[in-house]
Amino acid sequence: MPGIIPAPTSFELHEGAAPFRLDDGSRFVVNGAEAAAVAETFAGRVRAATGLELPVVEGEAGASDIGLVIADGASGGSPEGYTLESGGDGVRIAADAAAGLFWGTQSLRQLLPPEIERADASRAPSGGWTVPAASVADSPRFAYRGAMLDVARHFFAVEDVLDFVDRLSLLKLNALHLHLTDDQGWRIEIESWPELTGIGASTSVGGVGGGFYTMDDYRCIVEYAAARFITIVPEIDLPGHTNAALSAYPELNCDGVAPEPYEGVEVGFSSLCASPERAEATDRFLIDVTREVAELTPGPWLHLGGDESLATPHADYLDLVHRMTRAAVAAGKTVIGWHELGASTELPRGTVGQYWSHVEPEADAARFTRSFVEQGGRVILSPADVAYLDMKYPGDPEGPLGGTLGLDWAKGPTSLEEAYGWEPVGIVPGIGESDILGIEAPVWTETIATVPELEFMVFPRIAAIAEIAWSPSVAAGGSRSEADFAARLAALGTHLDELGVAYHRVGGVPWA
Ligand code: TNX
Repeated sequence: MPGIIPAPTSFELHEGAAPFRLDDGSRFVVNGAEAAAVAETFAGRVRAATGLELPVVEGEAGASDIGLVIADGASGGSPEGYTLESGGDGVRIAADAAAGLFWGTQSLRQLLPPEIERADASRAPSGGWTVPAASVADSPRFAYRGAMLDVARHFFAVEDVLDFVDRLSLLKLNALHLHLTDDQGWRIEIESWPELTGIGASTSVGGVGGGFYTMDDYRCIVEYAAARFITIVPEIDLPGHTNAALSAYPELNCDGVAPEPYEGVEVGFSSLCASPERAEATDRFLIDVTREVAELTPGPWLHLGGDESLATPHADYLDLVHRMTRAAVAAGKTVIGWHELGASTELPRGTVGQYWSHVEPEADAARFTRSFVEQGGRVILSPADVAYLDMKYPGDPEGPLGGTLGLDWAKGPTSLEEAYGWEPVGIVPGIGESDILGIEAPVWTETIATVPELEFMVFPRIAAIAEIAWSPSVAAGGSRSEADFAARLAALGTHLDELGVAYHRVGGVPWA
């Protein structure tokens, strides 16, 4: 059964009508350089899988061609929207802007046989490279649709991040938040503070080795993501979660003594120092780090953490938040912070808050989150009991490499149904649709050390989060049917199989 995740605004299958067939005469027919760039990115995959030449050309598209057109009004003015028509007369994707055109190609990717995911043209599908006759009109609900990867607790190599980016693009997620620093590791090269990685990247949880991204590695990730319309959101977690930085530079510590590198999984024990004696070093650190990371990052955002600073006295916390957010703004970025940052009433205007309490808000979380909106910003929702991909699955299944994976502090294990069955509006009282910039699914890696383990925890629950972030709300006429989602998920599973993704075959899904 053909289907698309996230569910498009409208999807009509023309049963009985002739399908589209890709053959050795097929071409990508585009209008202009932007459409050509989108075509080349998608053509890379299709050529590798099919062995077909598939030139990208300008002109009139024919019955065996895929037409990719950018035109004003083609997707109703939505820059990420698109329309797609497929059938015996060809495939035509049209959009107002390049981003929408690209998301159209990712819908086409899901409508093609799963062998389209293969990197070598070793096996053509038995029925040929066909696409069912269909009409799609689509645009996203939320502008920010993200995943977060914690590369600090365990490090993931550049190639693994690129693969992750590709899987995100299949689901039309458009932001990858990289949690680059924490107590256990500093994972991004900072030229002016070389020991941040020299010492600060030397280990990880459990002491299984360290690692970091050189400036060129990071540029490579940014560029690969940009070609897939995914914005990299770097996080430098401050002022807590900083043991790795503190271990590298004694002058950042109030007592002037660098702590040992940390390989455990506790939180809330480290902090930058707010004391005037350390002001010179601390401000130089904040200014240099935010400047260098900002220079490497074309996207608008710099995430400054702000969570769980339990070792920072409250007045010091507010002081440090003031100093670090000013440094980020001076570096030209819009700040994102975990909801605790909303304790400050002096945030730079437009600062974005990331909510990580539960579907039922706990303690001060709702008040802190509203504080961002009161200060001219918007909100990213990551309710931990439904959107945290490091929460255990029910039944605590054995991971792909043996042993069990995940944490359970967020109200216990999280099923696929729970990841799918929540509505963003109404979680935080007073936060409505237009206050919500978007949705993000974080994966923290205290218990996750390898790619198969990462994939097992992330898939399939991330598909549920992607649908919540993209597809129309029930209030806006969308439908949320678990059975329909499960059927489309089974189809997506055939693509994940070809990609070699070690997803968890949860019950209740008719996996092939
Ligand atoms: C809380 S969520 C954290 C992280 C942990 C995570 C584990 C948040 C802002 N902070 O430091 O890794 O729980 O699930």
